[in-house]
Amino acid sequence: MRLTLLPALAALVALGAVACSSGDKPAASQAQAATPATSAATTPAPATPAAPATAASARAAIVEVKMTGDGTTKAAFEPATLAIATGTTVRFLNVSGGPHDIAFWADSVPKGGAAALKKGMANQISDLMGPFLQQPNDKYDVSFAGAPAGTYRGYCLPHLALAMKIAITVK
Ligand SMILES: [Cu+2]
Repeated sequence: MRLTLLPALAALVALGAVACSSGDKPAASQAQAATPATSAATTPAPATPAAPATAASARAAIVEVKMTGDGTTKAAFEPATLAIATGTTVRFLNVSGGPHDIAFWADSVPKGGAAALKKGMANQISDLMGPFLQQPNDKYDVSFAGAPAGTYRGYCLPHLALAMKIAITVK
């Protein structure tokens, strides 16, 4: 009986605390005296995670591509082909067999694509070539913000001989 009343009491206390936040002492002391004060304090908490979630969904989507290899005979992007919406960020993750990098053939991307990638790739070591990811779990983001539709062909420089290539189609 008492337990079922507590949430309602907590809500009332919370309402009272909000309404009387400008220094109504009885409401404050009542909130402190009642044990539900802690649950009243945590009740608004679910609203707080909801805000970042909304912000996250408003942000560009992130798609992960794994960079794998055995260091000698095999190296690959996984997946090696993917389709994304413009504005998507592709996160390249060094899983094994590094160092890896992601570079795009400037003549393989749609018109306007190279300009978009130059903005979307930080710390390029040369045009449209990202830095080397030396350690496992190193990652590198390529933003396709403003990237025109079409297929973007890329490769990993250290493993080009092992045909470590990728084709990303922006829809
Ligand atoms: Cu590689």
